[in-house]
Amino acid sequence: MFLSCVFVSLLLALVPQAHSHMVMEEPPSRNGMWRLGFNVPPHPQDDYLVCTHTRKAPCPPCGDKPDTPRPRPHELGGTWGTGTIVRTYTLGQRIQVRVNVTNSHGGKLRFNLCPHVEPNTPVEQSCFDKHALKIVGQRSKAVQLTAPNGSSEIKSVELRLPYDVTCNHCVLQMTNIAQEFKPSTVMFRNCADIAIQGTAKTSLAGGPPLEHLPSALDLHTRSGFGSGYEEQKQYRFYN
Ligand SMILES: [Cu+2]
Repeated sequence: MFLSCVFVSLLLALVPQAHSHMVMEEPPSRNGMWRLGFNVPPHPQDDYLVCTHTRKAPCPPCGDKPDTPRPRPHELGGTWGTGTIVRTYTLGQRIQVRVNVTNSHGGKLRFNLCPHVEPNTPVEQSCFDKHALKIVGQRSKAVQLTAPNGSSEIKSVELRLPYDVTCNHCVLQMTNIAQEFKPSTVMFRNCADIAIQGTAKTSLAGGPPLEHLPSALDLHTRSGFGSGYEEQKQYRFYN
């Protein structure tokens, strides 16, 4: 099935509705941000960042193929790895994330965060692995895709940012391991460049967790607290 997918996508590479899989739209991923008017090159297959993971050739963190020489297209320094910060959040905030699954192969979505310290160096998976993000209202850190294989769905989830991470430049990573191709590990990955601000109120220096702060704070961080519905309309670019 996977091979046929690759074959079909080669055949359809020049057709607008190419065989496709998923793109993180909110926050805008490196591959998808061009559709929102960010100054990056158009991406011909922005919902087909697929990789087959093996122990010998692990998948790179941002959706490139293992054998792609650096700078890889979706890593910092690569074609779409411009480092442009697409969203600025607040420490511990609940953030709305939306993934447009254009052709599901099942499995779960996971989200990881890496605080970036060296601006022009790609981040490593080991950094992402240290910060698996919690999904609000769920015990698990993974959310299941529910659309039948081969069909589409918009997956909206609310993530909780860590209470101990601020950064001028963090990378948010989405990973989906396709259920349909197991035991092979076929994964879809996207990265987005974000910033996370701390404030005096949200500092961890003896302060309470964000949830216990006065509601005035909610007003300042509103984008992450609402139903996400308004944002969905505002930023949705696949129909
Ligand atoms: Cu496929």
